[in-house]
Amino acid sequence: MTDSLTPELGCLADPTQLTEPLNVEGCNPELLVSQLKRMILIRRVEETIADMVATGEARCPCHLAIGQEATAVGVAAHLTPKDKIFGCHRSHSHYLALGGDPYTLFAEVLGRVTGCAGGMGGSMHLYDPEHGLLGTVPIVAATIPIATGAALAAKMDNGTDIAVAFFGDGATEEGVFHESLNLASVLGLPIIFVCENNLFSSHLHISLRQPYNSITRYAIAHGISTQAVDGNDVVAVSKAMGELVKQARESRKPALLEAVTYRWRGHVGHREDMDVGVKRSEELVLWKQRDPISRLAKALDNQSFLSTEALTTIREEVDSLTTEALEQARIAPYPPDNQLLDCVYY
Ligand SMILES: Cc1ncc(C[n+]2csc(CCOP(=O)(O)OP(=O)(O)O)c2C)c(N)n1
Ligand SMILES: [Mg+2]
Repeated sequence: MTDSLTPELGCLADPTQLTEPLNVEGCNPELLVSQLKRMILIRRVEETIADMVATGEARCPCHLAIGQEATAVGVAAHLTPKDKIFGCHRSHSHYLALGGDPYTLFAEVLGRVTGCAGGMGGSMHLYDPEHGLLGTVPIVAATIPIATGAALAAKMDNGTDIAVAFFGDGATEEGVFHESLNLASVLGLPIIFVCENNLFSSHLHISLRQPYNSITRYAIAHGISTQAVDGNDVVAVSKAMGELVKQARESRKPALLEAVTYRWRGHVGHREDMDVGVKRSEELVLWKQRDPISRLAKALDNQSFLSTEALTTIREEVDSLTTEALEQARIAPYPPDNQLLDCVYY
């Protein structure tokens, strides 16, 4: 973990750095194994969705978070179903990290009535209140003010619940992000703004869009606690999130967590080589060496917390769970035609 409070991210954004196995000293081995399993599940489910996009089976736009699994899992480790959590267009990982069911995710992506949003939303409109996920929305930055309002409600309830908004670096270029940070700071709202800085908004690198590449600078400007971490290190993400959440629950104060990461697939769809029709850089090869899953698996192996055989068993279990969930989703019915407009606001 790096407390990067400078405008530049330095080694956090350099894919040749931080490629070694994670430092898991002092961590609970069982918790780490369960986090590894969740990350493997997220990747497997998203690889399956990628295949479904490639074959034309999934017909809604799908934005995959393959490569970013550690952020979702590290953040989710500190949340409860009573918290008010909001996602964005790239939220399969958030949905699954919070405990969402792969079956209801597949069914939603396939537009089936048993999907988490009744088959009416697709990949970008996920909803799972049982696990605290109150909605994901494709309009960039749209859930940031909604989460801020939910934090105000949580504060007025006088409890310890908090709100969380997941968003990307591109969302920090929307005015409403800055308005929300200001309001949360002035009113002292219990909210964690979680920015997954994958350095890109669609095909545009952050260096072409902003004078500096660090998002923590916006929190500093608004007097909000902040930490920047390697978003591909579940231990670092979890440690930082734990500290910020503790403060939000106890002191009812906002915080911003910046998790620096990288997506392996293009902005939307299954391809690795293209971002919305624009060829991607060679950088992906380097970022794959900072793979959040293999770095954790290697650390667990080095510490004798998880053998190669046990890892294979986890992968097999995840594979069969994923296959079974997809098979079930495929045979689920579509919503009836006469309900098509039920969820449309006009
Ligand atoms: C208000 C708005 N502007 C533009 C878009 C088109 N759009 C969808 S996702 C995206 C990129 C967002 O980048 P970022 O917030 O960094 O998230 P990432 O895709 O990197 O996860 C854009 C420009 C949109 N959906 N909403
Ligand atoms: Mg981004």
